[in-house]
Amino acid sequence: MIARARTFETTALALFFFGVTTLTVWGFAMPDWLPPAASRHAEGVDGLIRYLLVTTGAIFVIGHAVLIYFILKSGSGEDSTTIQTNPKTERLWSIIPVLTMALVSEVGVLFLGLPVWDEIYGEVSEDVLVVDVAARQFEWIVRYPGEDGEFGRTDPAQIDGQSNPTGIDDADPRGSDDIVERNILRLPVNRPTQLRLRSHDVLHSFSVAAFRVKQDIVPGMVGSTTFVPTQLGEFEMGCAELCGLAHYRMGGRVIVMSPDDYETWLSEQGGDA
Ligand SMILES: [Cu+2]
Repeated sequence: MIARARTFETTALALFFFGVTTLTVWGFAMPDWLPPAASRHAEGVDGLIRYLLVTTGAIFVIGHAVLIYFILKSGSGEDSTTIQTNPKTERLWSIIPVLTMALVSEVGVLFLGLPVWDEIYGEVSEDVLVVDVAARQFEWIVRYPGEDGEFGRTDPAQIDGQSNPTGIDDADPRGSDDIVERNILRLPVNRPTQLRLRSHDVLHSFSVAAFRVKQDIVPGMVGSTTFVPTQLGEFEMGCAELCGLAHYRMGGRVIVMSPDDYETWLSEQGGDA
């Protein structure tokens, strides 16, 4: 009786497991479960996500199938106290999964991930556009070097929420033409872009899902992230680090424009690329 009850439970569990797995695979097979890939390294990041889903998913399914097989087998009435263990077999079947997982996680991820990592944190090209992005509770202050192509010095004592949110030092002439915007980041398409990331208060994280960019910002440090926007349009930018009560509304837009439109906008602000 006990054996039959156990077989029923195991079969129900197995059906439930395969049902959930089928739904999961179906969900991931949907063509648009990820946001549009709008930067040059986005395809590489997606490739890594797919690789990890397929490899760990296969290991998950095989592992559970083996588990279910052994539960059903041991439920055939055999007295579990008489089952003999074999240390040699146990050792072998401990080492094989460890090596397989090491191969998947270390070798595979490094092989696929290093070129992507290099695109984000490697050498930047000569024509890179540098934009200064400061995070503060609960907004993004975006600053472009003006006509002189240089950022002015900043001074925390001169930060004023309304007139000077990023604290441009008025003693530094290089800062007089800097262009400051809130919660809007305008970028020319296909131009390598490096963001200089700073925080005025607590930990934040700059995130644009369409660019596959997510970079923590640590107060007291200047961080950076590099990417090449490849699609025209508007994309959502947000803060991916719980940074206070109004964290949920710390968002903005990235507007990717044609180089001509970008130049026009810049000259309207009195700047020059
Ligand atoms: Cu934040």
